[in-house]
Amino acid sequence: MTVEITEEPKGVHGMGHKIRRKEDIRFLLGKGNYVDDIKLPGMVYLAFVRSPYAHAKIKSINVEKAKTLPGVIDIITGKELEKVGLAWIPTLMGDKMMVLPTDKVVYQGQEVVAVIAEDRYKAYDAASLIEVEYEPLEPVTDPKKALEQSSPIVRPDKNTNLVFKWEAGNKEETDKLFKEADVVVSQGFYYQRLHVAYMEPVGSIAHYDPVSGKLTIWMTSQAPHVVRTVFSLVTKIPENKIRIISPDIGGGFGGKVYVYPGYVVSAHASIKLGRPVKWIATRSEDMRSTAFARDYHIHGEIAAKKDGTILALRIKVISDHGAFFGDANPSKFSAGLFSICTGSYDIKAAHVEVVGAHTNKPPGGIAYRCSFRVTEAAYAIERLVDILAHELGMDPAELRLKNFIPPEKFPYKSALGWTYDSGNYAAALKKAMDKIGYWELRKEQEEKRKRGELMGIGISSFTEIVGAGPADLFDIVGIKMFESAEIRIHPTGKVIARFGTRAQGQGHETTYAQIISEILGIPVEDIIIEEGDTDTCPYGLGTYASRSTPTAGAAAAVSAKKILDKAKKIAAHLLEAREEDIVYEKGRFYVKGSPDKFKTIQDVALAAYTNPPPGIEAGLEAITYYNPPNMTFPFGSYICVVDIDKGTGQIKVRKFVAVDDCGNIINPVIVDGQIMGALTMSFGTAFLEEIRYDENGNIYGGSFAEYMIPTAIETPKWELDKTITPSPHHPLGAKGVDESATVGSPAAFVNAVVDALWHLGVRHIDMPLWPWKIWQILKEKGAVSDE
Ligand code: MCN
Ligand code: CUM
Repeated sequence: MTVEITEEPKGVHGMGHKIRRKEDIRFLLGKGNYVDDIKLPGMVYLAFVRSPYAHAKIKSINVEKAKTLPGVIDIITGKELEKVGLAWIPTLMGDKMMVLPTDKVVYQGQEVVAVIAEDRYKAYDAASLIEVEYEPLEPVTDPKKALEQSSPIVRPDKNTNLVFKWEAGNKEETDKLFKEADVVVSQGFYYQRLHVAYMEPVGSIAHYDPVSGKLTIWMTSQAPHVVRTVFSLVTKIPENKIRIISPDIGGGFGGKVYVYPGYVVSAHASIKLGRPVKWIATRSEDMRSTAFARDYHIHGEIAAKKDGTILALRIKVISDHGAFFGDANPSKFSAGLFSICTGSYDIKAAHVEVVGAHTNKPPGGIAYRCSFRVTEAAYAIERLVDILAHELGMDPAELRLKNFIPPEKFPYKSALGWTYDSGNYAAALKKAMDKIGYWELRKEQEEKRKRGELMGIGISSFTEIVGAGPADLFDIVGIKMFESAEIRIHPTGKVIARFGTRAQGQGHETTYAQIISEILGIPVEDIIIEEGDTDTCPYGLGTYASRSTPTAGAAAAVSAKKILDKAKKIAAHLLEAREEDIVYEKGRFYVKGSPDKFKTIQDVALAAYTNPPPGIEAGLEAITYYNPPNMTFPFGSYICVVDIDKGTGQIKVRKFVAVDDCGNIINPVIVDGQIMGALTMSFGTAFLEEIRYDENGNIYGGSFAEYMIPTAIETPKWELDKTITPSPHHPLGAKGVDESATVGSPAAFVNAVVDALWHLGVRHIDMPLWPWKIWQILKEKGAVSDE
């Protein structure tokens, strides 16, 4: 697909305009400002000694040799952090985690000792001279084994590996419907462990000013304000003396929501040494120790009538959280938003149960575009529905059309408790079917099968849940979530708007400006968007869960409308008319009937500061903390066509059509870019990527040499289209979109491959669908060709 950009980022550009991304100029010129680009006077560097064992007692740490190396400034151990109460810190997910261990290590690659030196190389050299004596302990890497009585216990602070047990839905009703059903289909799925693999590894620079007592930390964070609060709570430094700055971020994709040990140790070291301390993870350090995602062992069952009517859904999950990042609160967030697993279907009853386990693996199990368990949920239901169709001998498209929640049922209350805002699932699927020529492809498949060729068609009609979130989510996340937007119009009509979110590549500088331009009629080049600095931006909860459009986008619209209300009063004063007689049209105010005699928003801005009407405060600005009334529920239908080579097991994705619906669109080019990026990521999930460990907890790989991420060369041409079903509760009718394709597409790829092999007796293959796996299956089924 070629992206056509029709408009320069100049002039008034509102909703739906395909303008170029304002931020791209600095990125294309290599002038972005990432954490590692920042150099402060007197700055020193931090490196970690990391554990070679997945589970071992620390018997002794000898730093003598390292200390004598020229350029070494300090060496910090867990014992030192313990004295200042920083050996353990709370995670943002309710659990706590080790910053540096005092007694034992719990995964391979864990930070053990920190070295501070004059430069990065000396720091790593010194780290290699530190002698840590370990006594290996028996590790556990299989979450099922971890939950057995006899298992070694991972955490020194717990006496069980059980992180939580969570369930939702009506078990009785579900079980009853399963008994009444004509068909029950059940299948196990393993959604493999993945790494986010953003371009920029995580890092921080902490700078403590001993005179003012202010701690400034530049870090790769998707949620700087939340990190500031956590830092204040753990360090006891007042929150107004901590400033977190997230400069440009080279991708986050969920992996930069957390607080990592490096952030904390660099802050501690800077306070101790009175010098700025930089820590930047290397690629392989990052790939071995930062937050991993998925690692979900799913067992799903679906009950239906002979005619294909789905009755009920039953799912049991064991989720592997590694050593940390589980949820100590045994209730809700641990299972995240997995309860969206009834998907796009009108299912009477459902019951899900998720059990979390600790293993001797790096912390894992939460976000990666988006795994607040939405990806796993969509994968499970879309695979199950496909298997059901095949079992019943029905066409998978027809089975879906039969069971979709019909448009007239929205707002729709799902069996697991969500109220879907809006949807028209059949429209999206039909559009995708038309675009790809579905029925012709089915004919082609039939003919090819007669000739012994392997071709498959896979559909996924997913429903996403984004925009964390409304107050009634309190039960799930433990806080009432909001988001902020502050807009200031200067006397000359130029704008600075600041947000609590933090983009990592999503184009907020452009799309937030478009929202303001839409409502206030100010040219986008006159609007500067700022995010990521806790000293200047209003408090916000950050960018993840595709929440920026649903929450901050809404806050921007509300702030702009507040400004417009005031601007109207000022315009009335300038035009010597009554406010009721003022007409507003894209940046211009005039008295009803005389459009030629107008005042611009810029005239109004100047008057707001120089000549405000009597009784009206000077200035033209507004701030909004927006409490979303509900989540938004974007959706879509994806269709994938594959051909499989019978000699090698190689899969070729011949065609892929993605029809997305994210309600009203702010910038179609950005939205398409997001979808293509996410499809490419999921191509990696389906065909290439997996983080694996042996039974001793040794990671296989842990660098880009072994962890294959796709490029434009491996991936097919993505063909995109849209339907538009606005969100009824969002001020602009928009829903989030960024994670739709990672949520929706893995099932489409796998469904296509299984569809190609079903007649050979293949029901399921776990991702990644490596050619050798397929070849082995073909061999087992006697279908390998020697040609
Ligand atoms: N947009 C739009 N119209 C809509 C919806 C969205 O024009 N109806 C635009 C938005 O204005 C914004 C972009 O699309 O510029 C994404 O908006 P949204 O869906 O609200 O998602 P967020 O901005 O909150 O981004 C978060 C999301 C997440 S959670 C992950 S994970 C992910 C993703 O963004 N990480 C990314 N996309 C990424 N893209 C890049 N380049 N880098 C990452 O780290
Ligand atoms: Cu769910 S990964 Mo994103 O939410 O940052």
